[in-house]
Amino acid sequence: MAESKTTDPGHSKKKSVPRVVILLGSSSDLPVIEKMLPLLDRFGLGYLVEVASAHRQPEKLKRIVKKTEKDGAEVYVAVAGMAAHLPGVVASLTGRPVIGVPVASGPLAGVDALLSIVQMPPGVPVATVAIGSAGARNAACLAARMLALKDPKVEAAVQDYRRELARGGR
Ligand code: RP5
Repeated sequence: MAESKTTDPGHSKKKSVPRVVILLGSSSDLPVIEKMLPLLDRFGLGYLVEVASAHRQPEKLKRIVKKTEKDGAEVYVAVAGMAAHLPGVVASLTGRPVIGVPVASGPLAGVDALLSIVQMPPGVPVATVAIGSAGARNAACLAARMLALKDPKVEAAVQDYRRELARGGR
């Protein structure tokens, strides 16, 4: 499956290029990103969602990363559970920033995925966020903060969100 959305094309260099690529280890991980996608919309960041398991579909994964990198994608978010090698493999395939979201999909409740994702060898970083939906939401916020460095519209949206949190939003 793939979902591509560029909610505010004015924020993208090219209209059809998703700035954030979200890769899932399985379609069973989809509920984890449910609350992440509206946040990306709020920040004006177009995204692409693809299921591509590092273990089951390595060739598909490589194709997607290489194609989207060439097209100009700026940040990758990789969401996976169990022996979660997906974020690390994505970081091995691209020099762009990679954010890893651990999923609680096995009997170890996501601690397995958390440790798999966070313990990257030196030189191949993955920015690891919290397990599950909270982590996925923070992946959207972190991607926005990264892209805000060079995009005043994204910066304004990030600050607007922070003001909402300060007023008691969540
Ligand atoms: C991981 O294994 C996936 O990211 C998922 O969290 C977990 C279970 O996958 P399914 O068996 O539900 O496809 O690779």
